[in-house]
Amino acid sequence: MKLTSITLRLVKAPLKRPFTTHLETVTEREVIVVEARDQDGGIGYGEAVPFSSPWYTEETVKTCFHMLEDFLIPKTLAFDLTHPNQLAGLWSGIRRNAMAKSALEQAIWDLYAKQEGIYLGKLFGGERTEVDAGVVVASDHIEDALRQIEEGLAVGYRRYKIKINPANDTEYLTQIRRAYPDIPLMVDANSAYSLSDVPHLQKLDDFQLMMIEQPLGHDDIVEHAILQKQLRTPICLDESINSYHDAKSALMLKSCGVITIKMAKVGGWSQAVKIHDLCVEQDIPLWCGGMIEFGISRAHNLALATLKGFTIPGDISSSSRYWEHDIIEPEVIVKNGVIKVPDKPGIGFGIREKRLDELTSYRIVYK
Ligand code: OSB
Ligand code: MG
Repeated sequence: MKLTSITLRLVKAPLKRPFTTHLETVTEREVIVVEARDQDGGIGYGEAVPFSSPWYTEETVKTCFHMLEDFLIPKTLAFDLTHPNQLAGLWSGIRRNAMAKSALEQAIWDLYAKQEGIYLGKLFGGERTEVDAGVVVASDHIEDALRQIEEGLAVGYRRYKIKINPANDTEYLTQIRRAYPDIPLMVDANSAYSLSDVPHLQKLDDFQLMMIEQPLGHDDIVEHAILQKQLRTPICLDESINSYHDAKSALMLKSCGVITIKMAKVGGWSQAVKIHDLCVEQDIPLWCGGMIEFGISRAHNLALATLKGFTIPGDISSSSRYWEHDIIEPEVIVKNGVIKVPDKPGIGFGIREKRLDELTSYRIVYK
């Protein structure tokens, strides 16, 4: 394959509803869209999904831009690339900065799959033709949270994830279970607890939760193993899993019963698939995480979720949950709780050029 240019765009839009966790409230989302072009006019798309400040990962929109512009893009354009599976090795001297790597890797895999005329999910062995959709409720008002669950049920979402913290957890869960005793329910704590909260966390065992996502430190693997021994509910690790090595460590120590893979956070397709294969081998159920993203990242996630290890509905919701108008065509649509998987080449979705231009505040081309 021959890359002729790489374009970066800063893309920004307000969210339809605020996204609130105990760490941050997000009302507006900025990402970097990456376009990789070849000599035949083909274009592959990737999306870097850090936040504007480092509240969830250490990367930000600015650090990603810097890594792409000053290191990843020059290294890639100077290399005679024949296959995207060379990228991880090519970039191995650039430590971490997974979200920057993921976006550029996505764009080049999309371009490659389009050249080969194959849907990205299929390229990696994915066989699912529809993917179960899950929804995330991130609200600091219980009435609003209940309303969002109601809305989700109307669309048939197959799993409900509630953001919790020590101040709201039992009140939220009591009210939710009173209204909806049987829905598939889980919680995400985004590291709001510590090991001294074990007795408190044990109370959550009574709410028939599918799992508790990331109760302890964002960088912890050992304490989660200690906690898991004292809980009936499986722990799911999110923040702690930033690489294949992290996943291997968590499984060795039995720190969790479930893993969520966010392609962006582990550095792209190659790492995500490696973690997937490890979890399949060890019988650890997976689901695909989300980043309140635009359609390009959503489309990559959907393709990833077609792989057989993704047996639990993940955080892939409809475009319309967060956006007035998404940048892809068609948008991601949830109907009867599922998303139909496209079979067109690459990410399988087109780009709404006009909408993308409207949301682009800065654009630069590298050759
Ligand atoms: O912790 O899973 C998380 C979104 C941004 C940052 C962190 C997280 C999330 C989500 C996914 O919960 C929400 C979504 O994309 O629908
Ligand atoms: Mg999470």
